Order: sequence, then C-alpha cells, then structure tokens
Amino acid sequence: MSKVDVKIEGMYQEVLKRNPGETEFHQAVLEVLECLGPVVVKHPEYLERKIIERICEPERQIIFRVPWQDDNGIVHINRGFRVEFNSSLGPYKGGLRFHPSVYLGIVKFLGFEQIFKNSLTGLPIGGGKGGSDFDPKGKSDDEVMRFCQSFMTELYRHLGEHTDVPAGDIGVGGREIGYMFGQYKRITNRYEPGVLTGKGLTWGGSLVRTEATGYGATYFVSEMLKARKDSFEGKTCLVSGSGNVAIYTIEKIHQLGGKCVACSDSNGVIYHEKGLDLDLIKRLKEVERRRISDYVATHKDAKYIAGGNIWDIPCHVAMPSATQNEINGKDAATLVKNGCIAVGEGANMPTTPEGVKIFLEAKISYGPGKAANAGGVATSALEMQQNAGRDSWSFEYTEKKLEDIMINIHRNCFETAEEYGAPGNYVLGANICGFIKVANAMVAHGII
Ligand code: NDP
Ligand code: 2IT
Repeated sequence: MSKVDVKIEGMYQEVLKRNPGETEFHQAVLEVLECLGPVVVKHPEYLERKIIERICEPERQIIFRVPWQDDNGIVHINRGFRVEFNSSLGPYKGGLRFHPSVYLGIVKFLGFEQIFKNSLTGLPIGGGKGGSDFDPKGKSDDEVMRFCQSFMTELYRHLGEHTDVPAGDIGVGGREIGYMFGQYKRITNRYEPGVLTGKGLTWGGSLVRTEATGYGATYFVSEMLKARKDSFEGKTCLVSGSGNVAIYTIEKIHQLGGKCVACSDSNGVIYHEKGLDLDLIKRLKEVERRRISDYVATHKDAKYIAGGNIWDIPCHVAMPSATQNEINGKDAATLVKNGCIAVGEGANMPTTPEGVKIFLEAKISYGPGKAANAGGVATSALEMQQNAGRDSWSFEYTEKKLEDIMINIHRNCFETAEEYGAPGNYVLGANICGFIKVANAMVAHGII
C-alpha cells in the first residue's frame, strides 16, 4: 500500500470505530474512500485540511420521538431522524424514508451518498437525509396523516428554504409531503413552499418531479449505451421495485424503445414476457395502493413468482429501483452470465461491494446510484428554483432541463474516469467528480 492509501485506510478505520454497528454507512464510506487515493496525491491540501475526516462526520444529527395514535386510540412511538450531513454547496437536501428498517446507519449512508450525488447535479444543494422506522403499510390515511403531523411537529424547527429541505424517498410520496407541508405551514404561520419538494402541482410542486428519478436514471443508461454505440432500442429490461422510481423508469424505457419484462416488490416478482402493462401497474400502485401480485388477475399470460428473484431473468439492461443491497455477488454474476450489458441504479446503493466488483471486472456499463439516480434531487432543486421565483415551468421545459443535467452528469463521470486512468469506470468517475467540488468549497470556507 502507498503512503496515501495507508492514511486513507486509517481514516476508514476511524469511521468504523466512531460509528459502531452502522454497516450500511461503513459500506457507503468505503466505496468513496477507495477512490480518493489519486485525488489527494494531486491535492495535498485536502489531507492538510482534513477534508475526508470532516466529510465523514455529519454537521448535525437529530434524533427524536414521534408519538401518534392509531384509529383505535392506541398510542405508538416511533423514532425520527434527520442527518444534516454537509452544507458546503447549499442547504441540506435529501429525502425522508419511512420504513421499519430505518435506523441511524441507514439514514447516514443515504445522507453521505447524497452529498456527492447533489454535487454531481451541478446545482446549489448540500446533503442530508431523514426518516423514521414508521411502517406506512396497512395504515389508514388518517393514521399516516397523524404520524406525519407528529413527525413535523419536531422536525419543523430544523427546516427552512435556506437551511434544510426534505423530500420523499421509500414510503414517502405526494400524500405524506402534503400532510407534512400542511403541518409546517400551520406551526410556523408561513406559506413557505421552498421548505419541502415533491409538493402537489397546485400548491408549489414542479411538473416532472414525480417522474424525475426514473426518467433521469433511464436517460443516464441511455447515455452509457450511446457511449458504447448502442441504444435502448429492442433491449429487454428488468426494473426491480414497483414504487415511484420503478414506475417512471419503466415508462421511460418504453418511450426509448426498450421492453421491460419484469418488476417486483418485497413479496415477489411479476414476469410478463410481452412487456409490462404500465397503466395497470400505475392504477394498482398509485391509485388503489395494492400489491403487484394483483397484476395477474388482469393478465393471464403474466407470471407472479412469490419470493422470486428478479435478477434470475435474462436481460440486456437491469435497473435496480427498490432498495440497498438488493443485488449481491451471485445476482451480479447471473446478470453478467445472462448477457446483461448495462446496469443503472435507480435505488441508492442497491449493489453489494461483491456485486460492484463483478460488474466492473466484466466491463459492462455500470452506473452507480449517486450518478444514475441524481435526476430526482436535481428536479427537486428545479422545484426550489421555481418556488424562489414564484414561477412554474412547463413539462417540456422542465424535462429538457432534467435530460441536460443527466447528460452532463454522465459526461463528467465518464471524463473524470478517463482523466484518472480508469476509462469506463463510472464508480471512480462519480466519486471523484462529486468529491472534488465539495472538497474545494470546504477548503474555501475554512475550518468549520
Ligand atoms: P417507494 O416507496 O415508492 O417504492 C419502493 C419500492 O421498493 C416498493 O416496490 C417496495 O416494495 C420496494 N422495496 C422497498 N424496500 C424493500 C426491501 N427491503 N426489499 C424489497 N423491496 C423493497 O420508494 P421509491 O421508488 O421512491 O424509492 C426506491 C429507491 O429509489 C430507494 O432506494 C430510494 O432511496 C431511491 N431513490 C428515490 C428517489 C425519489 O425521488 N423517490 C430519488 C433517488 C433515489 P414493498 O411495497 O413490498 O415494500
Ligand atoms: O435519494 C434521493 O436522491 C431522494 N430520495 C430524493 C431527494 C430529494 O431531495 O429530492
């Protein structure tokens, strides 16, 4: 190991020691730190100023009690989190996740990723993330409302359009943002649209925000395919999950000439060889809040595989859009063996380190989440711009901006990988490119 590598390894060991038990956070930190050796050789000031050590320590972490009553009057207590990780480039920005698996280690991994993702967008947003171990599944609308109100009753004091601006993530969509916005407005007596993104279209939301993560991830893959002189035309695709990101990934794949044959949820997989019926999936998931297993009641030629593994299905393009670590080493090997040439991550950190290694060694086009799924937060920043200007842009105008942002992110990652001697390695490109901008701002701001 070189001297620099030894130093960086020491920093990683310190992160392990200071943050015991937070395995997802450790994984996210290691993936970035592994790429930084050649960067600090070029920029010794980053070492002198302890930029890496500072980036790994959140600026502020908030943990709070969220009590609420269910429809039968029973009291429940959940835990709320907001990790304000880094504000070098702008106010803390990042989603809220409501899922029973949420604990500090998940929120920190997501917040850490968000720093570099937001930097890659080229827009003025810092990194943060939050959420709760509340499980929205099976809860009534009123229960979700009461939970959101209680959650915001603590969180509001930490937010503001120039301070911290949350949005959605797993388990948090338009409905939840609405209830949280209402409670924020009520407590503060301020109509401050810029405090949350992903709002409804009639009260400060932006067109294209709903579609943005999925559309953006598909644009990113389209750019990766172009770079290998290929396109989506005629490609068989897999998209895991069946939530917000998955739905609009499938939509854009179909618009670009690909055919998505499978999607999933935490219970099983839908396989429809002639191509998924997206209108049906939208109705089941967005309108009726049902499960994808109901898909086969309408399409007798489709298969529901309870407990199935979507990555066993042969494809050209895979777009994991459910959750972290959903592709392990074995799944990655299966995908490569079955002829997969591109993987674009709609989800955050969906591939385990073993899986990433297999994709990189196989030299398929692999777009890591912090680059490929940046279209969601980028469009959130566009929503903030519209709110600040009391403006609202057309769908076409906003979508074109999103597409340009994704093309730019792809180009920056691609060129950075070449500059650092690893052509085609988007992991290295994204981590270095995202890091340098934050590091330079931190150097400029002094030791704070
Ligand atoms: P949704 O809540 O809308 O959908 C989540 C989907 O993933 C559901 O189909 C859900 O299935 C599945 N899923 C969630 N957790 C698990 C799990 N532990 N095991 C298996 N399946 C699971 O969330 P989003 O679509 O918004 O988010 C999906 C991914 O995209 C997340 O990784 C998120 O961080 C990332 N992302 C989201 C952005 C956004 O703008 N929304 C932006 C960038 C990234 P089930 O219903 O069974 O739980
Ligand atoms: O992971 C993500 O980038 C998001 N969940 C979206 C964050 C945002 O602020 O729009």
